[in-house]
Amino acid sequence: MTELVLATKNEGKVREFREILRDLPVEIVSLIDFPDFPEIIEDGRTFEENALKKARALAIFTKDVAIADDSGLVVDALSGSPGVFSARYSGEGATDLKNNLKLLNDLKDVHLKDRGAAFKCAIAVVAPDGFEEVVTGECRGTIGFEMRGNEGFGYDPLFIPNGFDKTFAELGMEVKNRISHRFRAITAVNPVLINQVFRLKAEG
Ligand code: ITT
Repeated sequence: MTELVLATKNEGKVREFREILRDLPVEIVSLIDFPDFPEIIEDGRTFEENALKKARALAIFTKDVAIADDSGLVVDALSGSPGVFSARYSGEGATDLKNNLKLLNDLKDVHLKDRGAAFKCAIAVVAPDGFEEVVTGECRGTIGFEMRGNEGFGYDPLFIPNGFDKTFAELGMEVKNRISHRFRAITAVNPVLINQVFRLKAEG
């Protein structure tokens, strides 16, 4: 089966890509299978810039089509923070738990009506022949007052998508993958991806 390399070490992202693209005849592999791939500094100002940087580096490294996902949480009451800094929100040694606790603390005086937020996702597809495409997806919701649920990853235990009264971590992958920022971005990239992967494979 055709292999498609995703420029991530985040297993939560990999699981969601595999599930959302399960009907494509491709096997999604991640950077966990490329231990020699160098660390990429994510210093872009936007999710799109970071996604492109990761995908370009991986396409050069593997000499094959690469996809990258850069994503994060944009909180209205924090003027868009943590945004592109979502992974490192709680500083050195950040973990999902520490990031969630910092977010709860930063919003401790913020009322329900002002706790609006959006998950954003940029996906870049880069081929060694110079082809590049970036698409984005967004999912709006509210930040809860406590962490709830055990599924998903990252900020899922705090994020209640609009139209629901449960967090992504409570709703689980099946619901999340129908409405998430990542699903919306992947849906937008899908035809491009199919085209690129199969054109390059055909060219050998
Ligand atoms: P890679 O760069 O290796 O892909 P990463 O986890 O560092 O992995 P990002 O730089 O894109 O990924 O940072 C994304 C941050 O936003 C990170 O803290 C995630 O936990 C969080 N995040 C992204 N998508 C999410 C989702 O669907 N649910 C919950 N949190 C998410």
